[in-house]
Amino acid sequence: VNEPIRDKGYAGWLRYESIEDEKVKQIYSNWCSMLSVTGQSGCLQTAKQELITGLQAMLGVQPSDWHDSTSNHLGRIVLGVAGSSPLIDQALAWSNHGASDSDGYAILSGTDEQGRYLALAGFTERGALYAVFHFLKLLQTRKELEGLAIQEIPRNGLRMINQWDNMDGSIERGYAGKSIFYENNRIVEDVTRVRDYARLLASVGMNAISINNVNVHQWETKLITNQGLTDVKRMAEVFRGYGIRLYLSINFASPIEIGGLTTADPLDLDVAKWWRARAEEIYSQIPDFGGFLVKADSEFRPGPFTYGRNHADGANMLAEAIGPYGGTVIWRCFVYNCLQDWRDRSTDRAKAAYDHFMPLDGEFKDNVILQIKNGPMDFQVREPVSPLFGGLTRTNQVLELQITQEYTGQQRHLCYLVPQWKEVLDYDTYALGEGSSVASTASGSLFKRPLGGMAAVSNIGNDSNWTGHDLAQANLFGFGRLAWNPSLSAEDIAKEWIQMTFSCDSEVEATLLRMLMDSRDIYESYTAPLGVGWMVNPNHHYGPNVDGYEYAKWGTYHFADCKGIGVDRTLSSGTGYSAQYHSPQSNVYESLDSCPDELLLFFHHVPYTHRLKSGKTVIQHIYDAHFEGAEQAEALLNKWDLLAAKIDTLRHERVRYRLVDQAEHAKEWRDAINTYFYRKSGIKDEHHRMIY
Ligand code: GCW
Repeated sequence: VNEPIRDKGYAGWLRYESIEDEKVKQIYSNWCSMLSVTGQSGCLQTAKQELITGLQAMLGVQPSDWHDSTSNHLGRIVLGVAGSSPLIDQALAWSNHGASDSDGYAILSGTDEQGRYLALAGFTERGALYAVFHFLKLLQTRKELEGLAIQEIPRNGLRMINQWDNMDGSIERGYAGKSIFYENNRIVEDVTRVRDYARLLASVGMNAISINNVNVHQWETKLITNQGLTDVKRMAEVFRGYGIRLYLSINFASPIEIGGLTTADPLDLDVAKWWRARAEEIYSQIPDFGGFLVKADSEFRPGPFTYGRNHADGANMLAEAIGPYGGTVIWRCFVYNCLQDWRDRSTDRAKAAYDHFMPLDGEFKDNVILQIKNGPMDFQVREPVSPLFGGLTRTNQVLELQITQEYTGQQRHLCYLVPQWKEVLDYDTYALGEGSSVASTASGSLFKRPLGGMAAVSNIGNDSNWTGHDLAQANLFGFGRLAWNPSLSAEDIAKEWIQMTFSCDSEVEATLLRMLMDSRDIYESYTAPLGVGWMVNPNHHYGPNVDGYEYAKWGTYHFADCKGIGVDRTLSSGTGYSAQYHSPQSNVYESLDSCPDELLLFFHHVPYTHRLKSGKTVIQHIYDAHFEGAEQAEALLNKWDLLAAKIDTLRHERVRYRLVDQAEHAKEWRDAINTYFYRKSGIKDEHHRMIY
């Protein structure tokens, strides 16, 4: 029954391995012998429990209760929220304003007349829970506890996970087993796994989750009926214990499908009334319900377009229904024509989101957030940043990332995505001149928006290690860390994760760090040259198929012929997409001279003989990248093998199995792509390597 527990992958980064070094253990124990917690409710109880569990596991002892009268010289931990004790308030004194309504916290250590103290202080209970997880991390990563003065405030208000789980137990784009939430069209009875997931999420600061797929089918539509809500309520309780608010994806046509109405027109009074009644019921059962996540008028989902209304009409109607209870509507911008005629060269899918939503800027209510995918297409390994970031100035927004590796190797290939996300967050939109990063538009700080943040599609399922590929856990961890603080570096996040998940051994750390840090470039080099994307098998999106989408309706083309390749998205001769950016970015992309190599084929159609900034021709770059990428994929396996003695057999073999698979599959990618372009162009490889 407890099979997953024996798997070291199950605990993720919350392994809390017993500390072997007696000296270190003693030093830590001296700080942690007593515990005082003021307050009983909610997350604070969770925080206390987590602290005790972690200390017991790492130090082998539980702290005893501390009272004022307790004799001194024993280190005490004081855990609490603002106002609960002088020490807690002292720890939080650094913040003057703005912090008290956030999930921030502080960790302060020192010595007073009663002995050593360690204050774990949250502005809120949620903050106190984060302080505990942070403190336990200090032990996991063997940090010094003397003189701590840690102060943390999250940069993003919303730090959200989107599950694409269906009630039949399947997961759209899931690569790690079945859903942990549903079975046979019911919410699961046993919530153990859901609770363990909530722990993982809270430990990296996540505070919101939507628990069903944005494609809301028949059964999921019923989650907001009275009967459905009794089960949803149980889920909400589990997450509440970890400071995570629960959201549901809703079906815009619900008034018809479950409400007995004949329309879902957002301006119809009966429709609005129906949603208000649903909201009242939802909040009577789940007072802290987060709100609705909505995919409307996208990939065959219903939406306001059916009634000649726009997205603001749709979102605002829902926002009015849940607004009085503090709810938020998160409305996705992934809207485009998925029935395009490939012969039509004037329609450009990349332009669609901006074209749909820019005219509505400023028209959404304050409790609506637009959720925007990082790029204008769809989670490719390389895309430019969506121009809606920096475009929208009077609308709340949230950046949507995809942790699940739909287009990045499906958790069979290693692809640490944090470097990609960092590029997005650091990207300068120039919306208010230089220094207008995506991180600042998404968080809401740049345009002083009331709401904002980051959301990502989860990569977990019921596999005993959650993510299939053990190393894919780094992406879930990394997303949480970045949502908390987008300024963290991809390296630092990786190091933390390695130490917590595997070991503090320097060889393990160095080797694994390189593997992770190189992995995205490696994956890109054998799958998607120069920003072109989409050369995958249709539907499941795994493996090479250069023309898989070339004559399809989805608007995803590379336009390769015997002379050249790429999509002309310039204003002067192409679709004009480049003009959706602010200057100077629009000019950078518009001109062949300044467009960065890695996005060249996204913005330009060029001959195979075009010379890149690297000095190579496009065709030679394609050959080189694919040969080298496949070699590097193989080298990942060799590196991993060097760690065999330092990693438990189960996890080592499980990863090894996937790396073998990746190395083989990389060769298939290499040959399919090289052969395709050799046949198209007739140009030979300068290095005379084998092209079939
Ligand atoms: O990337 C595409 C996926 C769909 C997904 C859609 C979306 C949930 O292929 O499976 O549907 O994006 O983001 O809505």
